[in-house]
Amino acid sequence: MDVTLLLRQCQLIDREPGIWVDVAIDQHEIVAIAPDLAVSAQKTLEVNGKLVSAPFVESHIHLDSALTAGEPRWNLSGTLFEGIDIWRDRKQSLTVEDVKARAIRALRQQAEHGVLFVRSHADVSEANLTALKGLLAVREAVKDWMTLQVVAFPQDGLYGSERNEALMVEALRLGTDAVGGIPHYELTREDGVRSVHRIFELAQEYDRLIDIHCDEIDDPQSRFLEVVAACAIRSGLGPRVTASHTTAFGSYNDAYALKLMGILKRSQINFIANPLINITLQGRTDTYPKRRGVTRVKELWQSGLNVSFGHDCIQDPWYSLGTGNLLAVADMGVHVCQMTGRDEINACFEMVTGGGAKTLNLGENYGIEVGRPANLIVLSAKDRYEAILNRSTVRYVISKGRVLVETHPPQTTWHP
Ligand code: 17E
Ligand code: FE2
Repeated sequence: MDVTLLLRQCQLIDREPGIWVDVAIDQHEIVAIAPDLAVSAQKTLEVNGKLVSAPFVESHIHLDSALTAGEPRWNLSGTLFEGIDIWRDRKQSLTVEDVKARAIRALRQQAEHGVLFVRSHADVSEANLTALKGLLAVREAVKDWMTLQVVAFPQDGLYGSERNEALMVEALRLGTDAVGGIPHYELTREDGVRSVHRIFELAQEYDRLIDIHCDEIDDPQSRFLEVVAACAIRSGLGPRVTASHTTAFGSYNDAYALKLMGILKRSQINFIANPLINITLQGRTDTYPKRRGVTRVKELWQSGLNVSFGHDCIQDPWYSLGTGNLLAVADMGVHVCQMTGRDEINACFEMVTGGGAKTLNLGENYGIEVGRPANLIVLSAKDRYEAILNRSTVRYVISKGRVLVETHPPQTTWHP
């Protein structure tokens, strides 16, 4: 057999430790996985037992605002609300070129860290839909090496101003992958509930996925998650629906949380926690004790629900740091969610790989199996635990069958 690319001696992530296999890729596809394949390849990579995984999946990021930290000013309170105000000022001067240039810079940074699937929100509460048009153009521009999903996200509320609902509909016509929302930011609780119902209607009318910023607040009275779950149960859309952030779930009383968990299990929706961002945004109105303000990741995971971790921000009005490295996100998730058991650490790795793929509904477009697209990464680690421990370098990023990025780990030399 003749193939275009061969990876020798791979420690596949789901295989027993120490059992190494070769992975043969022809053009865009994985064509064989077995020990010591007898094939000739145009290019061969000696993997030598390093960890080979399906790529990282960035399930939640705002690429329209990425790389704008400090423009036009820094977020001094550190709150979500000041971030939204700063972004409202910054977005008045958006151009499609500005959005495209920053988003592509951010996507390149992400790809360097082994991310090949990204779901980005695009603010559609700006009068000209510039953020959205920019990100739709980016989706097209990067499609040969990066899969980008775009969510129509009404940052200022679906009913925050009279024109926003029409802008959302226009955004769907322009071709977003998902419908978004922000019920906890609507003017009233009733508006929030109404917005969730409208999002489900639109998703069904336009046949789109749903990803709602839901209860991103420390207020234990913010209970839109139950509305999302109820709509998912009644519409049967379950796995096509995602509740992002849900930080108020960290503040609900345990009696209500118990009831809610039963409803969530029936709904089979996906959850995204953004530990890097919500550990800094939430708890800002507390003195001490100060809440962590992250959703109940461990309990959701223990209930068998799908949870992924997102980065949320790269240097924007909400968070001035961030490099796009999902191992940093997984590491923060381990700490903030107290996922410190060995299985729990492994689960945090899943939350930035397979869990994210499930959230994005990638299906058979994701995973290291014969017949699937040849997207995979080689990590300078032997297992998930070591990858998180060392935030290991992604040695090779293979996108659609070609080596897209190659990085050498830093080398340390002692001079005693
Ligand atoms: N917008 C929002 O509503 N929440 C966030 N965490 C970010 C933007 C980053
Ligand atoms: Fe977000």
